[in-house]
Amino acid sequence: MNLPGTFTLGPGDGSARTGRLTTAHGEIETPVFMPVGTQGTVKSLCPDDLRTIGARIILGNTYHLYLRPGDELVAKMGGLHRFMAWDGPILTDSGGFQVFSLSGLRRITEEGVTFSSHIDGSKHLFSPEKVISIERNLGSDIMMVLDECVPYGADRAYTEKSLGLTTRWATRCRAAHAPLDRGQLLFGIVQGGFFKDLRAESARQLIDLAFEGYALGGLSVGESRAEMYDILYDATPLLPADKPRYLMGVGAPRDLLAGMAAGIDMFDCVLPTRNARNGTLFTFQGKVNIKRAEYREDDSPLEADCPCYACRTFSKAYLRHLYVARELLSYRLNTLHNLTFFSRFMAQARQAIREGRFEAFRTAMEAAYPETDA
Ligand code: PRF
Ligand code: ZN
Repeated sequence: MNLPGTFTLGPGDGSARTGRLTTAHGEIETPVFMPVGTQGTVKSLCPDDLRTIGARIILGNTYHLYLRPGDELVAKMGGLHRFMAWDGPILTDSGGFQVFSLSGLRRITEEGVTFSSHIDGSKHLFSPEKVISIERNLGSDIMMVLDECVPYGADRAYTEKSLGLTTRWATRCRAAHAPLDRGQLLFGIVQGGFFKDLRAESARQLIDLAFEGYALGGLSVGESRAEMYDILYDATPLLPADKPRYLMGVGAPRDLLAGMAAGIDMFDCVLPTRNARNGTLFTFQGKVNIKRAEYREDDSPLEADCPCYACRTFSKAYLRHLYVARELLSYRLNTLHNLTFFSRFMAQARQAIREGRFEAFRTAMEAAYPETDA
């Protein structure tokens, strides 16, 4: 097998690419969608389920696992893979986003970010060195650097200053974790808000640090689709073509298509899992709101050709009943289905890219996921 960090490009179509990334826990075909397992579990599923539905890599959160149960406890239990019994690749986000979106009072200094826990209000400091130490304790295959996700609407002066800090933090993360140390890859995160020249500056500074992959952060933070795509199409080509490119926190099927068209290789989002628990189900015909009265007596499966357990076994009428009755099984079946859809959707996209018909695939899928209901 190739060494961790090896990224081999396969056939492409325009700017869209296919590839294969090697990690210490196996290879990933790209473009890939990573289900979110914030607290050491993809909510309601077992690792066996993840395998069955075609998930090849999952995401864990430094912020959550550090606060509870604690990264040192996870290390004592043999690392996150052993602790949660998932032996496939795991990417860990650095907390650079979660601290800003979840924790209470926070203060950013050169040293790092001080924050209070959303669980018990206790005070903590995430420095670049601390975050690397946590991600190493977890045994992450792909570690993300500590960054500041600039809030939407931040002005140029704020964004420029933040960008400098994000680069200095990335430099310290790189120093704390030498390249390919222990087979754990380290990815840089491009910030720069909605200023194209600042995005370019951020990308240049990070490329100098020679990360094993590069992410676009600070998108999907409240901006319009047009604004996000503007930065996405402008900034993605600035990332090294021979390294994996990751669009953080995205997204909806329509945005995955835009990302792939721009040349992105990796995505993560809570959308399929969170929406499953809200009764919003994804199909190749578009979104289905399972609580609607029209499904009350509908004996047909949610999606006839879907291989997931929910579609093979149950009717829409039953899925609706479970949802309306707030039964625990509703969460599980809906999550199984939505992640199966995302997995099939990405497999079809990869096939379309390999066969040079990605634009036709994109157009067809955009019809099922119109701008107004992406
Ligand atoms: N930084 C980090 N994680 C993230 C983001 C970011 O900017 C985003 C942006 N929406 C999602 N997750 N570290
Ligand atoms: Zn299904």
